Amino acid sequence: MTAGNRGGEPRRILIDCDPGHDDAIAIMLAHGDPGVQLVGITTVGGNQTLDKVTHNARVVATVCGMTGVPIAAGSAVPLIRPIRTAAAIHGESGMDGPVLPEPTVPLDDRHGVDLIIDTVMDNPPGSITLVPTAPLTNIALAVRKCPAIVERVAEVVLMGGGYSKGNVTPAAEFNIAVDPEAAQIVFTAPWQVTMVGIDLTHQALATPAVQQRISDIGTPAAQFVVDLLAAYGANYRAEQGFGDPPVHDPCAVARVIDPSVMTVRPAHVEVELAGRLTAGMTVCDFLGRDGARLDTDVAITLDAPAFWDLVVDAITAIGRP
Ligand SMILES: [Ca+2]
Repeated sequence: MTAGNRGGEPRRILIDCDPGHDDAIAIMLAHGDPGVQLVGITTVGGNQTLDKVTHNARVVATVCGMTGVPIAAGSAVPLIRPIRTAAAIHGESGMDGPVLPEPTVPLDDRHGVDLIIDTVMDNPPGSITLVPTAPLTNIALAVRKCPAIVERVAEVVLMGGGYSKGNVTPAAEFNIAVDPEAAQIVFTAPWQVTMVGIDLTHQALATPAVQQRISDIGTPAAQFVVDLLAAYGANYRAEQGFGDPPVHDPCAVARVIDPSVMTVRPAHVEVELAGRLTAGMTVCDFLGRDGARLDTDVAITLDAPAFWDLVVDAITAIGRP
């Protein structure tokens, strides 16, 4: 199955996330864009602890006026390693900046891993795309608990990794570094994976012009994003020396909405689990050495103007009758 369905039936996606400023914008893009239908949100310990990111997911759903989309809390900690969070970027709450309203959207009583499995197994084969934007603990556990999901999902379009660099270490990107063992399960399962890594997402910079466009929308949802980007941008400037912050997670959603928003190259991807300096590195073999199958599409170049058009249009649509 190929990605994207602009103008056809919306693609049904489940977002597995750790909101997280950029996760919030990913959820808003999925909610506001007619090219995808958000059918579930699951949360995992990552940017902040599980209780905080789950609360934040419900906050974002409330800001969106979302109804009928189940939200379930998943794994609190990685498979093997102790959890590490990203409070320096995302703050104590995990979503510092805007005033966070008290969520009115309820929490599903299933475990997040079971919501993933139920969503895939209760829908027709090939109809659900998984969009993980967080450590891959829940997805890996779902594969282990119900291996039948692997051939039943349309594809996995994940934000994580990188082929040329890391961010939390010189070699490893945060989502993969937090739970490399889970990531290795996801990359080596026999399903179609697209890796939207930081080589790509560092091209999705929320410039002052972008932030002005969002501000000009003038709705409460837009103001929420403006406030998110102000805090996130300040932290990225202080912590990593970025002039404008890279907005990682919505890039994966955008890939499902419109595949032409980015170029990809096929590669064989595995995760370094033992390296002293490189644990969590996504090692991308574009040449298929020793017969390795080029079974992962690795994101290379973003059409940034087209990407921001999608984001601005989606935020504009939120709150409209
Ligand atoms: Ca995230």
